[in-house]
Amino acid sequence: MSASTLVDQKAQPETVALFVSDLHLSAQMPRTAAAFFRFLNEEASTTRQLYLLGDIFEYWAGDDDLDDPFNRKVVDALRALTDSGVALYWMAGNRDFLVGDAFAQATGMRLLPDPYVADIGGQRMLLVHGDAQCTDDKDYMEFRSQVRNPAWQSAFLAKPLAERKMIIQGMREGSRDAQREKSMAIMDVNTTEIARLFDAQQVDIMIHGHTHRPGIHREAQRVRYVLSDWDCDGDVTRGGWIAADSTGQLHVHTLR
Ligand SMILES: [Mn+2]
Repeated sequence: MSASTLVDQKAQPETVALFVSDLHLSAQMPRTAAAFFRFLNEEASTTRQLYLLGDIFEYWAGDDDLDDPFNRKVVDALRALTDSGVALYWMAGNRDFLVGDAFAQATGMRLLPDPYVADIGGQRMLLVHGDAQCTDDKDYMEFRSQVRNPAWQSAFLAKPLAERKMIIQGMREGSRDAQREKSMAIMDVNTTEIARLFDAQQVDIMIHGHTHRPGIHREAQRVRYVLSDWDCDGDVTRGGWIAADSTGQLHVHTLR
């Protein structure tokens, strides 16, 4: 065996965790859903941990919608993954924060708080969805504190499923109109808020999604990775994931 072969083997540490967010899965985006199922089969199945970091679904009306055929397909695919021994973690996004214990039980996943610090490959990694850091968008922050309130959630979940879906549909149309009017800057995370979060959690690595602005932002020793949203149903394919190896290094993968 040559020396270069030894070097090559050493250069390939095992992938131990994958991170993904903002798939916005719905029955209306069949190619995006197919790409996610392929990702679960081909990528996630070969790793130890998969972190779903929010807005995996375009919306979630409540765990009593688990019997919807599309939702059932997603749940079954996640269940197959956890049954195969991959640990699955879920962080709520701004669209699927009503996912609850019944969903967690059906899939075998663990619900994480936002923010959450994971220890992977000897590195502390701060995970957030990203919407709570978009503090320049005052209207959204107000809306967020309302819908994340447990009292609001139990009142909402007490309504019939069909009524909840109609309300959500109305909110989605309203939010599309609002987004058109808002400047691009207030739709991104606030950098002071990001710095405050790095300080508070005493970490140098952060991973989030939500903004649909994939990238890597370095400042001094700190690195912030922004996950891509997924869209395989439009003209241009968008999507990808981040992989962590056993040494705590992160690698960005773009969907082809
Ligand atoms: Mn989001």
